[in-house]
Amino acid sequence: MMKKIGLICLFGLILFSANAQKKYAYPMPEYTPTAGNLEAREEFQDMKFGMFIHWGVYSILADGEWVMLLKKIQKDNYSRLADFFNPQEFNAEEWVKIAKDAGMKYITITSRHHDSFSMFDTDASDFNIVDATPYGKDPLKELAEACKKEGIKLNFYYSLLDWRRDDYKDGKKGDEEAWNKYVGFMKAQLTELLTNYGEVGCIWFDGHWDQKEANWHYDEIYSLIHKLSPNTLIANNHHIQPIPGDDVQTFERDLPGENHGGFNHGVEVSQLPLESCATMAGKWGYSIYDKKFKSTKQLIHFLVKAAGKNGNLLLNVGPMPNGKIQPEFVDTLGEVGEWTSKYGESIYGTRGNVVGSQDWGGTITKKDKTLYVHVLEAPSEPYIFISEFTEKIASATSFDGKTKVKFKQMKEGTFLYPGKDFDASIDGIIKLKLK
Ligand code: FHN
Repeated sequence: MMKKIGLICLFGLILFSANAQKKYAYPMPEYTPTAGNLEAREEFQDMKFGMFIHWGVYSILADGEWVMLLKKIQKDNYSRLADFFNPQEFNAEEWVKIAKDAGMKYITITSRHHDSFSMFDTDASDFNIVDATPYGKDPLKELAEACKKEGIKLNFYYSLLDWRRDDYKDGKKGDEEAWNKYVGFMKAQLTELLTNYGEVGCIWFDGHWDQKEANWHYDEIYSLIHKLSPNTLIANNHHIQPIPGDDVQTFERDLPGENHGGFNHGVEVSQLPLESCATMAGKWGYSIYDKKFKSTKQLIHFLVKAAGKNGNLLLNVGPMPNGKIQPEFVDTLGEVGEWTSKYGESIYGTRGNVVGSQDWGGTITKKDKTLYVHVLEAPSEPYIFISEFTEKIASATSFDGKTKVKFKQMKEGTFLYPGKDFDASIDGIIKLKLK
């Protein structure tokens, strides 16, 4: 009996500590977003589709952004990479054009990843693209200018975790002085990012999960950001419940509320703007070995499903060491762009969560009195049944409005009869106008 009680207690303890890790344990000041911040959140939700860019010295080794850790490369040896980093073919305007043509409305680029290399001009570390490489220029400056010119919002990814700095390592082991120094370093870099690049849409943190129990001093860091730039959103890819001060909730490699990638276990969807991030192949950083390319259709489905769940899609490219985005990605993004240019009306500016998950494998997006029913698989019956959807429909048509679609409404839901020529090979969209 005692053994049984002991086991139950142990199980309870494990469960308790697992749940505790889903919440940030340190006090945070009460946060009331400014009117401008709330507006920025709406704008963020309207944009729906962004380009994620993982680019750093690791691209030279062409084996993903975790190569330093996975290949156990010593700090000094890794530092040498900076000597070879000379992305002469980098052209910010070209990247912005690729993003824009794909229908992306914002760009989130790694300013510093876990390897500690800063991709911008910083006084807080010598290990940066301007001081440590033959390239000697600041690509984020160029990107900021190109984005501004083209009306694309620019966001900065910022790693909390650092594989190279001693203050991080020592701080992780409990050295408080070192930890405070590291926090100070982050604050100095964030100040640079928020003052030298014009308007920044979002600071996108990553790496919290490396020390789930640590005091990351978010009270100071978030206050600094919100003070320097109140309309800049904070997204923190911490894989826990949102912390007061977060403006966006992220879902890595998953749709909001799902956990196929294993990062979002036990995390509930909040009322904040939502964003899913995904790769175009397997890895985030450039990899010459990675051939798991997702198809255009898969990526469009991800975008549509994210919108249906009221979220954005942040789709990643990992540029090559010469500064070019690999042709496979450019081609696929071009195809995605053909789709968004035709059907973007059903995505941008819409909101989701109109219905729960449906048997017919699709989703619905909504803008004012217009609903877009996205049918993502050819229906197995001559109808689709939207369960529990009873809002009164005034008309149902094809996406272009040219063909009427029959419908029948009852208290259990709504039947739509798309007709025999209905094409759901990528996304068959039926437009509903509500009364
Ligand atoms: O370790 C990183 C990874 O390299 C990449 O940046 C992704 C993007 O969401 N985030 C981390 C894993 O959670």
